[in-house]
Amino acid sequence: MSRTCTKLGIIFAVLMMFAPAAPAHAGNEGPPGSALDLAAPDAFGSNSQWMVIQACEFDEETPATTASGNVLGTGYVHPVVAFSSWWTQVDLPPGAEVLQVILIAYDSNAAENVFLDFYAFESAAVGSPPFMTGWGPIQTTGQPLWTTVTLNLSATPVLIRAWQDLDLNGIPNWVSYQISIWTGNAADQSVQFFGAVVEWRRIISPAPAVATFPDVAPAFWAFQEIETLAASAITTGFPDGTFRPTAPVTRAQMATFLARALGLHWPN
Ligand SMILES: [Ca+2]
Ligand SMILES: [Ca+2]
Repeated sequence: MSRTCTKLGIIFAVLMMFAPAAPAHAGNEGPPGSALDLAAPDAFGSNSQWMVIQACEFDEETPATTASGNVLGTGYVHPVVAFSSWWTQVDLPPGAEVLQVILIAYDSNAAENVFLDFYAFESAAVGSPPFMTGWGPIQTTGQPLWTTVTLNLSATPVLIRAWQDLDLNGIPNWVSYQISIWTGNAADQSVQFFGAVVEWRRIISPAPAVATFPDVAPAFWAFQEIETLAASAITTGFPDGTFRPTAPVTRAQMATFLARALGLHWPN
């Protein structure tokens, strides 16, 4: 590196020290104009979060018979052979629930559309094939040309679980969630897709039937939250087995809760 470049680098580094910090959760904001559009706190707690999966993150599903091209400068992808399909994994934390999946697409074809399915696959037990269950499909209709179509799951949100018995054969296996997008028979740029948006949120677990603490009965208003903290080992209650839900919290207890909840650990 030349001396000039080094000096420029130092100047740039100094300038960057005073530059506004980048948003901590860029890419996690909600739709424009919504309350979440401005809110970094949506990355925490049980608020809705929005996972944007762009077209370039999808794999061609059957490369031998499928190929795609990008529409230069738009972020959209279109098939260059007929009946093309793409897929991608939806990587969400177990315990999350999916409320909707939105397809962003372009469709100027009167006969063919763009489709989207949301799938869960249970990996194969020994001697049996993988099991697939799905939600959808949804599809474009061609009007307006640049459009979004929503797979609304809010009435029965899809609970993300890593280990499940989806085919009810008594044998649970690893489960992965995927989005599949495909187009009808149009080997031109008349059907395109930009990607998908997944609305999801974290939820806390249902409370057990039997109370952990004798002084926090199932009818207590914070029963579910206290049981969740106990199941997470964030709280263990007092040595006599009680939780004392109305007792004040000391700074020492708060430090204990926070350190356990955040899993604070670093090498010695
Ligand atoms: Ca169409
Ligand atoms: Ca099974």
